[in-house]
Amino acid sequence: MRTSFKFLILILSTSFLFVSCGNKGNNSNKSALNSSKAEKVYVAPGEHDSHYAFISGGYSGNLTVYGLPSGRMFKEIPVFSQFPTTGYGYSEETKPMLNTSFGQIPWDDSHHPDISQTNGVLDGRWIFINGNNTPRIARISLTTFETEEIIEVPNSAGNHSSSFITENTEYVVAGTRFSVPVPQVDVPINEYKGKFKGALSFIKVDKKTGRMGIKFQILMPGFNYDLSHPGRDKSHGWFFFTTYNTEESSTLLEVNASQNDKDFIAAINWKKIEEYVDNGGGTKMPTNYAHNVYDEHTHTATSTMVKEVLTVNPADIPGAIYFLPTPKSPHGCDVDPTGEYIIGNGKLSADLTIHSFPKMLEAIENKKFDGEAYGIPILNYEDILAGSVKSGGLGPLHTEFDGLGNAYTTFFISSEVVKWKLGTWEVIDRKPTYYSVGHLTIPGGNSRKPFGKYMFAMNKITKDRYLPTGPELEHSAQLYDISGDKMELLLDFPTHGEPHYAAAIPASIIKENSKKFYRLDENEHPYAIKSPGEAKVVREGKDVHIYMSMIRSHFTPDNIEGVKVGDKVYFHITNHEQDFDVPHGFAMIGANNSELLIMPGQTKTLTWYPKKVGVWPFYCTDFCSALHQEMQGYIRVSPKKSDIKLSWSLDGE
Ligand code: RUQ
Ligand code: CUA
Repeated sequence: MRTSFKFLILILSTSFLFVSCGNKGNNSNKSALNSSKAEKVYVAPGEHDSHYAFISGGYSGNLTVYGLPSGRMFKEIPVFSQFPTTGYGYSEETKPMLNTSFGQIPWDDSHHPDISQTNGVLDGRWIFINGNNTPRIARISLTTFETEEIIEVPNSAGNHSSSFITENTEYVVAGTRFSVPVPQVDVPINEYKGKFKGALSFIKVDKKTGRMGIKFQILMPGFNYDLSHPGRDKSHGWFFFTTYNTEESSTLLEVNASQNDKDFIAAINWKKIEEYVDNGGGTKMPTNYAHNVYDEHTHTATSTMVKEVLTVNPADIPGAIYFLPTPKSPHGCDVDPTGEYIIGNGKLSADLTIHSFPKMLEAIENKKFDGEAYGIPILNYEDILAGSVKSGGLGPLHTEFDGLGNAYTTFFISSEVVKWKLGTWEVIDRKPTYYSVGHLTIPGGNSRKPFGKYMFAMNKITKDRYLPTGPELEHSAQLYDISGDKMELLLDFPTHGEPHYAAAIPASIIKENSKKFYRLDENEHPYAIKSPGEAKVVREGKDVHIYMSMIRSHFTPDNIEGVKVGDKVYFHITNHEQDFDVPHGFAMIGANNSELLIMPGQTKTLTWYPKKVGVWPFYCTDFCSALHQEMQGYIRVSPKKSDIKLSWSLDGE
């Protein structure tokens, strides 16, 4: 026994040796291959990438901007989290962006960015992203790359099937992952079944300004609404949501939410519901949620509390909502570019289920139902099935499209991306990912017009792919060339936070519109000054307002006296540069917040509580010129009772 076992090991290890020798023997071949791959991702110094990728930050609460194919990170856009690098959420102007009905919240968990569309094609005007924890949707301008608006979503919890947009950006849609009592009440948790509701919110987007407003919320049965996608082209007007926990269990979901062989994809005819509410349908429910808007001209955000939301009870609008049975706790819910196929990825199955939109309409027409749930008709699985992909993979999660009739699905458990053909359902190619892939992205890959060329997979586990950095590693993304029949792995690159989904777009659609600086003559900030000569210091009781200018390489005023312990000092600072890429920073010793990074033409405000008597410096934090180190000033802080008058120096006077 023992000997034969040893013998087996010997054989295995020698054959392993042969294999590795063989690899070594092929070295010249391999490096030729590698150099051609290197060329495919090489962006020469000074040249630009061909695509932008906007990758969600997950538990960073933010959104990061990358270039493809290089995998270089260009920017982190603060969205739901305070960001000391720029002062977002610390400056007086941006604090209101993080206001909610729970008060000021400095963090969230962001998952699914989606770029605005016109006629189903990415138009590059805005990008939306969801806050998962304290339900919110943000809209980010793709001219300034700044968060312009955040709307809280009431009656929701775990805002996960969000933020996906319809093909003319009519709506950005947000669905609840956790059902909750609506409205919230104090009830025993085991009364979940039948009592808790899942709110699906349709947030209207203004065509010109992008301004959001909740148009209606559908109060669905208490399932978990996991992911969603709009119908497009022929299925435009519908929205599809995967559900799990149709068992409506409230404990040990790991077991109890996997009892039903099939959960549902909820198909929602939003056009029909829109018509219904436009004609006075729905019920107004008292609520309380924050709507925060940043104004590019005042450079200031305001937060308004909204007190009412329009709810729709599915029972009141028959014919608008149907359930499509879908095997094994589906996660991803993806619609192909033609709008014909709705793909549900049962995360506990090996196969993908593809529903047919035309068959769905036909079954609805013929009223062929297989029962109902809470009054919502359930369609017959066989009647609506377009086909299934026998993939041979395990744990399918998400699917994107290349516009050439192919689909690409990630498999978490078997760590791979599988390419398959729409219509024939045959598997064409499969490539491993390193490791445990979640989402994947193709530029335009969830629109009517995918741009193809690249696909990148966002992996959950990194392990040995990079130099170790202690117990925590950044997640790893992998870029593949998908222009040929077979996917070709080109590059690993690290991503920041936990990338869930990402949206990518050809750079040409965005880069010409990218703002270079803010015009000073358009600055409507109430504390802005238009030239350094207008600098002043004004006392209003205990509040001291400093109207300050910054320009290479000095602050005006640079020295201020007459401030006292117990005052509250506001530095209202205007950057007087009118040139691309010349921000200045501002930091005050002992300030209980971060620096401010102020863009040319912009005004921002830092609050400082002087606590100690003495002379205290401030300085510019951004190396802006040869004399950056000279960009500094002092504040003299006198005792509470002192009668030293306010005074300041104007440009060296
Ligand atoms: S999820 S790994 Cu938050 Cu989109 Cu599927
Ligand atoms: Cu301004 Cu350094």
